[in-house]
Amino acid sequence: MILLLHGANLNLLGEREPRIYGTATLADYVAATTAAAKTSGHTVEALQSNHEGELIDAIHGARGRAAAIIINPGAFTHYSWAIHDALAAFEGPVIEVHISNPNAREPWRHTSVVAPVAIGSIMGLGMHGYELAVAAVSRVLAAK
Ligand code: CA2
Repeated sequence: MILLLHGANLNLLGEREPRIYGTATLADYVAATTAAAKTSGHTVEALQSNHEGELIDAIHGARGRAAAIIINPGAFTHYSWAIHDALAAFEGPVIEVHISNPNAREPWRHTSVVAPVAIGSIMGLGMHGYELAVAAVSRVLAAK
């Protein structure tokens, strides 16, 4: 099972800011990720939360249960050392995904505190980024 986590405000996808985030909803992202995972024999469990602690609890709960974590932490990306530490305690591969390219936006988005505990970061590719994350995770897990 791959745990797919979304952080703050990503429940609003498809409802506002289509110029930056497009028109796909969070449900569309989860469906595309689930479909991509299915083709490589994986299932997906998805959670979105606007609460840092709930994401941390989900990461703790993934230990010994999930093979990998794909996470778009939203703005938590830029300052949540608590999510960083929780991910560091997870034994499997972690991939960080962003719909937009934070490096092409405001300077405060240029730092990711999650990136150091991810095997890779994919950004700016919208929905395709999630499919690439699944492909990467599948390859890493198959090589284990
Ligand atoms: O590009 C991404 O995926 C982000 O993680 C999205 C976060 C942002 O803080 C990161 O810097 C980059 C923000 C998500 C807010 O999503 C909204 C979607 C629709 C309407 C309003 C907010």
